[in-house]
Amino acid sequence: MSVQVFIAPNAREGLARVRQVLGDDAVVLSTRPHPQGVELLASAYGDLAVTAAAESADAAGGSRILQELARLRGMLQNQLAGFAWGATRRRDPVRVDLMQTLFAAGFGSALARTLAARLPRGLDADAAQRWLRQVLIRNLPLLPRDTDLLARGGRYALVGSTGSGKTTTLAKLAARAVDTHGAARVALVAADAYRVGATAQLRVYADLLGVSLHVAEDGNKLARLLPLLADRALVLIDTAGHAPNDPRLLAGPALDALAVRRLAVIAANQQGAAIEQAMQRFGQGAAGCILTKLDETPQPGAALDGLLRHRLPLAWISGGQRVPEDLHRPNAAYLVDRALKGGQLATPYALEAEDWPLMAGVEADRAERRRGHGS
Ligand SMILES: Nc1nc2c(ncn2[C@@H]2O[C@H](COP(=O)(O)OP(=O)(O)O)[C@@H](O)[C@H]2O)c(=O)[nH]1
Ligand SMILES: [Mg+2]
Repeated sequence: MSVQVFIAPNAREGLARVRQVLGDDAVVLSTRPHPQGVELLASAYGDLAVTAAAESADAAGGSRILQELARLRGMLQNQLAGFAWGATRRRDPVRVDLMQTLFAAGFGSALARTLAARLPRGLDADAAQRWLRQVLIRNLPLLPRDTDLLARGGRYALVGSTGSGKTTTLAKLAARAVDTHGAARVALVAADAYRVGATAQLRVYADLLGVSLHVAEDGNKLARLLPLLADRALVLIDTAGHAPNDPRLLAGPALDALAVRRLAVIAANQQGAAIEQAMQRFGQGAAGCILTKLDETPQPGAALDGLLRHRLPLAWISGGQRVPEDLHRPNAAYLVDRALKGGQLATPYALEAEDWPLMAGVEADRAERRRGHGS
């Protein structure tokens, strides 16, 4: 079935044109305002009938027709959602603006909807943006300064996806720990025995800092090693950088059993879905999170969204490769401002005004599917 678009100064002329081109029994699927008057989506009725007749002959025909009908229904739903979006926009432009700000900055729809629902009534656009900034700053979970992990010491394993910056960050933390505790009271452990050169990378840092380096390829070896390091104020463990769903990973429970606390090292410059996966995999039960590669992250909104939803306290941020300089305690206002500014970047991924009704259509579709599952 082919659907054609008609643009006309008004609906009457549009219909006339549809009939002229597609015949008297043409089906108008939708109409909506257009800068030049009105836009109609229409299909020839015969088209549908012919398609149906031809396809009922073969066995797959039935499902093809159902697919066409589902597509038709989806199209109508999108159109309706587009109208609904337009109506909401007229009724409550400030709330819609707020959601657009969040989407543009890379925050996800779950958080955007929650925040939009909580926006106090009666604020103008500027006040709403200020409210948003304040709410994000207040809710961004930061590890409190008085729980400075390095000063208090202990055993920490850096966990995270491949290349997220675990080894580099560990070296930065170790350098700070040497300042606090002295080199003799700090030990590094390489538990990343899978990648060629992984231990060598850590050895360079250990030699530079004058701290001891130990190797423990698996949980058993780590269990035997840790008692030998009981006199160290701080033990930092570098783990293997496997993909998030690799079963060989030195898992959270194994580390918990050894009283090793976990720090999830997550690169902020990934897609939202990858950040979400890493936070689920490495963030659960972690003492805190370290966001890396912020220097290569034009839109840190997705990373902040993950921290907010998972209530994962941010311990450190990293904005470069230099050891030990590029590691800082997080500042919520700075991060939120950077995220919101990221939304103003003109990229091919930014939604244009005319994309919003489409997105509203996708949302409506999703809601419809959820309703379908529920019944
Ligand atoms: N631009 C940038 N690069 C980083 C940062 N942290 C780590 N890297 C680089 O990312 C790469 C992978 O880091 P590495 O520590 O080996 O990751 P690992 O596999 O998790 O141990 C290296 O080239 C690091 O220099 C950061 O904050 N910014
Ligand atoms: Mg590494």
